Amino acid sequence: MDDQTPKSHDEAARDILRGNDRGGFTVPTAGLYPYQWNWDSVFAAMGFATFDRDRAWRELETLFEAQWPDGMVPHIVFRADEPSYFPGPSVWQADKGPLPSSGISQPPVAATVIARLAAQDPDRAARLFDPLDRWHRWWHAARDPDGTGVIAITHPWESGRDNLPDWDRPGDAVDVSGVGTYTRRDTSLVDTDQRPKKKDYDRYLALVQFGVDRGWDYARIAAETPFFVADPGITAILLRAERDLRALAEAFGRDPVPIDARIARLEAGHERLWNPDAGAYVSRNMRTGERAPWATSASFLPLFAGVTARKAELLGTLDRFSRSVRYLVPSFDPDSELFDPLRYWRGPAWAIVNWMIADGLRQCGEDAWAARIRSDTAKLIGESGFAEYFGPLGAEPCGGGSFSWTAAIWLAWGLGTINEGTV
Ligand code: 9WN
Repeated sequence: MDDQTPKSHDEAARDILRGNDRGGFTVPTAGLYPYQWNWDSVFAAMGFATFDRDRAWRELETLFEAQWPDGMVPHIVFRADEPSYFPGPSVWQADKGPLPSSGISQPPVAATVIARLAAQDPDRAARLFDPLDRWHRWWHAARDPDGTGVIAITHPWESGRDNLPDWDRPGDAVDVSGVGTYTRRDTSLVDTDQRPKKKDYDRYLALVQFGVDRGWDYARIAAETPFFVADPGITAILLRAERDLRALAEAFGRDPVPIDARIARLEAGHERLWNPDAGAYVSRNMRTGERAPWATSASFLPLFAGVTARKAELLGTLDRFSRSVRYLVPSFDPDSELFDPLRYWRGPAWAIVNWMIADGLRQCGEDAWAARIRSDTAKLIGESGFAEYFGPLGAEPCGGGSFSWTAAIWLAWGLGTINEGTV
C-alpha cells in the first residue's frame, strides 16, 4: 500500500492497537490514560485476537500479573509513574499487590473474553483459570459480604461507568472536607464539558483517601464506607463471567459446583435491582435501600448475563430510548432531565457497552435489535473515528482519540464487513 492509499478502518484499528502497545500491555489512549486499565485491556485482547493471538494472551497475562493476594485485580496497573494522569500511584498508596496499582477493581469481563479464545489456546486459558476463579470469589466476598446476590461498588470508578447520575445521591454521603487542593490532568487534555465536574472529582479523591486510611482492607471498606452501591452493570457482567468460567471448568475438568452456587445467588439477586417504574434494572444504594429511578445502558446487561425474565419490559425501554436518540445505546435515559448527550456516562454511547448489550439481545433471540445496535456502532465509528465515546444524537467523537477499546470492538465485531468506509 503506498502512502496515498487511504487506510481501511480495519487497518486503522490494528494500527491503533499496535500504537497503544507499551510492550505486553496496551494503554487505552496515549496521554489521557497512560497506564494499563483492567477492562480496557481485556477488550484490547479481544481486538488483538483477530490478528495476533499471542499478543492477545500477553495482554491478559500482564493484567493478572497485578492480581493482589486477596484475589482483587486492580482497575489500573501503574507500570511507570506518568505525570499526565492524576491520581497516580503516590495518591492511591495501594501496595498490597505485586505491582503498583489502584486499590479498586473494574467490571470483570476477562472470563468472557478468555472463554472466547480458549478453544484455540487451551493451555494459556487453563493457566488463567485459578486467577479468574480467585478474582470472582473476591467480588462476592468483598462487594457482597452479606450474600445478597447483588454486587456493590465502593467507588464510581469501580463501575467503569464513572460519572453516571446513579452515583450522585449516594455520593452526597461522602465527606470531601479533607480533599484539599489538587491539579487535574484530564481537563487539560479533553474538553471540560465532556468530563466529570469538580464536585464529582472531590468525591473520587475522598473515596481513594478512605481506602488508603483503611489500608485497602476490603472487609473494613465494605463495613465502613458511606458509598456502597449495588450496580446492575457489575452484577450482570459478573454473572455472565461466572457462566463463562463454568464452561472453562467443564473444559478443564475442574469442579463447577462452587461456581454453580455463585451463579444461583447472582441470578436470584437480579430481582432486587428491578425497578418496575423505570422498566429497568437499576442501581441500589445498599446503605439506604434507595433504588435509582431511571434506566441506563447497564439496565440491559442482564440479557448479556442470560437473565431474560424481564425481556419484554427491557425491550420496551430500549424502544423508548431508540425514539429519543439517533444512535443506540445512550449510557443514560435520554428522556430524563439529567440526560447530557456529550458528558461522560451521562448520555453518550460506548462501543464496548453496545457490544455486550447486542450480544445479550442475540443470545435471547432478538436478532433485529442486536443488528440495529451493531449497525449504529459501525456508523458512529465510521462517521467519527475511533473515539473514546460518541454523542448519541449527532455521532460527535468525544473524550480521547485513537482509543484501544473502540478499535478492538471494530475488529472483534467485524464492523468492517458492514461499513467499508476509509479513513
Ligand atoms: C478512571 C480508561 C478508563 C475506563 C473507564 C472510564 C475512564 C478513568 C477516568 O477511563 O475512567 O478509571 O479517569 O475517567 O470511565 O471505564 O476504563 O479508558
